[in-house]
Amino acid sequence: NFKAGEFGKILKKYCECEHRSLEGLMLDSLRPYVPGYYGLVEKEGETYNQMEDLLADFDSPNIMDCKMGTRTYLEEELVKARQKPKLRPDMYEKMIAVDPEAPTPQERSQQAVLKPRYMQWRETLSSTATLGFRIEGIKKADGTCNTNFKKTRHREQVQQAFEDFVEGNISVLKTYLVTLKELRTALEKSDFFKSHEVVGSSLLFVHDCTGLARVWMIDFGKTVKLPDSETLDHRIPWVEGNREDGYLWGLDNLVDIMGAMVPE
Ligand code: 4IP
Ligand code: ADP
Ligand code: MN
Repeated sequence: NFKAGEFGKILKKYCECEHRSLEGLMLDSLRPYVPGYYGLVEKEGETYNQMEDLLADFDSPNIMDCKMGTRTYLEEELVKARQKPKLRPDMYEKMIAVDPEAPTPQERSQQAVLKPRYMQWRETLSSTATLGFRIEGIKKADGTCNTNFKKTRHREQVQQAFEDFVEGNISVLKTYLVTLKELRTALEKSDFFKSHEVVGSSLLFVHDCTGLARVWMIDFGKTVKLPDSETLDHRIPWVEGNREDGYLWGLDNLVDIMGAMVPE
């Protein structure tokens, strides 16, 4: 999905939704928290979105991707799945690889699941449903990579993963916490955020041995503008039709969990 771009930039496979979102974000108060956007690029017959390489300033970065929100699929995907159910054998395979007991008898006989069913199962298995965010992966400076967080659901498990990530570096943890609180304030003021459903977007945490530590919002492939003059709260629970994403509720929980790890 990714390619090296010009110096200090990366190319991500083009997605119109992400293009529109990044353009909007460049004009919004959230700009400091998202990768710089440099428009479309054609390369070897493929179209890409060109953006800032967030790792460029780091010396052997440690990276953590946390997917935000209580819902990880768009409402329109639910509607589509009802109107024209599409069986997903690939998602069935991913499901039984984690838990062979998870499929229903019907799913077992079809050897396939519907996408919303798979996504909801991932949400409740992980901390997405109960905390409003989940860890997707952690890559450490030593090259080790862990994407085995599908069943990381409880607060204590999440906290343990954060501890492993910062390796006891309280100063890095404090920097992350301060940044998350600043981001929360920026989100609460942002016109872009008010007027968009933000689904499947991640916070990217990056730090290195020099003590540099930053957080960015990434992945706007499912960030969609609401009809004119409609807004979201981003904290109240989702019920089908209200398009709430639980993003700020998840951020509140993230701040709370990280905050509890910093000594008074
Ligand atoms: C993936 O499931 C992720 O949820 C993807 O979201 C999603 O892509 C995939 O849906 C789904 O199969 P696993 O993480 O369990 O592998 P993301 O890209 O944010 O990680 P979408 O298209 O929903 O963004 P499909 O339909 O692309 O397979
Ligand atoms: P996808 O839509 O394929 O899930 P993401 O946008 O979530 O792609 O990015 C996947 C991973 O790529 C992230 O977890 C992060 O490690 C890396 N990444 C994404 N955007 C950037 C960026 N601008 N600079 C550096 N790394 C990035
Ligand atoms: Mn993603």
